[in-house]
Amino acid sequence: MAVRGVIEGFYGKPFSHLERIDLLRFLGRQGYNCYVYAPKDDPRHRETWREPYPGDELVRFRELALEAERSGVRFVYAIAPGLTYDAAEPADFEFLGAKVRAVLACGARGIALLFDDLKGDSTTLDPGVQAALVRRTHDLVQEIDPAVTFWFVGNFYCGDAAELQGGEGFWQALYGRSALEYLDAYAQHVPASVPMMWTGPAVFSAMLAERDVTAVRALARRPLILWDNFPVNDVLRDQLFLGPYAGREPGAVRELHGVVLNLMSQAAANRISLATAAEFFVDPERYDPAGALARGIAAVSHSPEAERALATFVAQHRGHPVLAGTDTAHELAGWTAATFAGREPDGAALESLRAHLEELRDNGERLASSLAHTPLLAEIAPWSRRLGQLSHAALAGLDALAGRGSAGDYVALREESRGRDHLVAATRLPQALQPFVSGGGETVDRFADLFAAIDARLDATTGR
Ligand code: LOG
Repeated sequence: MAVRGVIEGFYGKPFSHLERIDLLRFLGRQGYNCYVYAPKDDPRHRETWREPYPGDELVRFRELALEAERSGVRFVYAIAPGLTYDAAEPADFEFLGAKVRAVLACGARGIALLFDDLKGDSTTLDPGVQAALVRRTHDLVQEIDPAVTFWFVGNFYCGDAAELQGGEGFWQALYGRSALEYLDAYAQHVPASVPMMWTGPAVFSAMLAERDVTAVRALARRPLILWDNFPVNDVLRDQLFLGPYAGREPGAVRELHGVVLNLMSQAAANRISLATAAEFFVDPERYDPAGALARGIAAVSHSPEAERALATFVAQHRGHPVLAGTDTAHELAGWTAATFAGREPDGAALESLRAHLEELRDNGERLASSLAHTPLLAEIAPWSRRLGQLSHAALAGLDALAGRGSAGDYVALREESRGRDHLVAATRLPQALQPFVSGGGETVDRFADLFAAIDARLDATTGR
């Protein structure tokens, strides 16, 4: 695959300059060769795309481009003019061109033109207008430097071939046009060598099969770069995705021009899954998710203590509600099931469950001491605190069951440990995201299961 990269393409607070520098170094060490700058909430990237960057921003782009070059990573700048671009206004292409020239002068080695998430009144929703703008921008980039890469993404950026060909469905209704109108317009205006980005069968694609890629490529008549919405959590902000890359067929990777992984807002925490995906890209046939995950954890740990504590924490965040909903907190699920399988709690399993919960309860302290002063610790702290609360409550529940503590104390702790904003040992897919998902959707909540098992045995005094 020519492009093995990441895209800072999420909604929400963009990464800081230092986070980007660190990320570029990490990418280089892991064998990635591309970083796409596309933070939705940099106004000059999208909302106010006409505005030039001030001098200090350009200096930072220069530093990023330099660091990228040192790290063997291509720095691609993406611009998203579609919200307000006016094709009837000649000055608008001048604004776009000036932006492109400015970032290329800073050392960017690629330009991407984005039309994702447009609103109904945009003039670039017209397939001919959009395709012509892609063409014109491509030509400008070529003219400035033929070695600079150029890609684009349309407003129809997902779907399998049947859906794209079908002319109906969610996206067709949204835009009042069929996907084929756009693909035909690109084919007519834009050279066939220019890659198109695409997020797979859905915005969040549980699976990507080789035939998905070959069929959509045949419709698009150009190389495809997968804009992979993993591990991004901008619309799943309560969840951290620290599990291994999953669900993409080796054959799909062979047929793609590239993959760019859209990142979580937690800059450092991304590295764990990024390390696994790096292994997948090198040798998809022999990819071993569990081994890759262990190596990913080691890659971000500076001591055996950190590695152990982090492995425990990561196990509570392995799943993803679309890609691998049930992969989270297997050990907790296993001991819960074994303990409460019969009418009476199983004594031996109960001891193991208790020991496991004690490990989870103490995990926060272990992380705090072994990862002290790291950005990673700061990013995961809210989830780590919740893990402590949940396991503390569960232990109080087991005590109450054994007659060693009060049910009331347990219930109070249990209620306190509940929260909507930081999910632990759980995956959740909000109803509103259903139209944006293909496959997956199986979710878990391991502590809820454990509490339910405890409650069932504590009589109905718990008020559930
Ligand atoms: C946006 C992206 C966002 C992602 C996940 C694309 C091409 N665009 O549905 O910026 O981070 O979903 O929420 C998106 O994926 N659109």
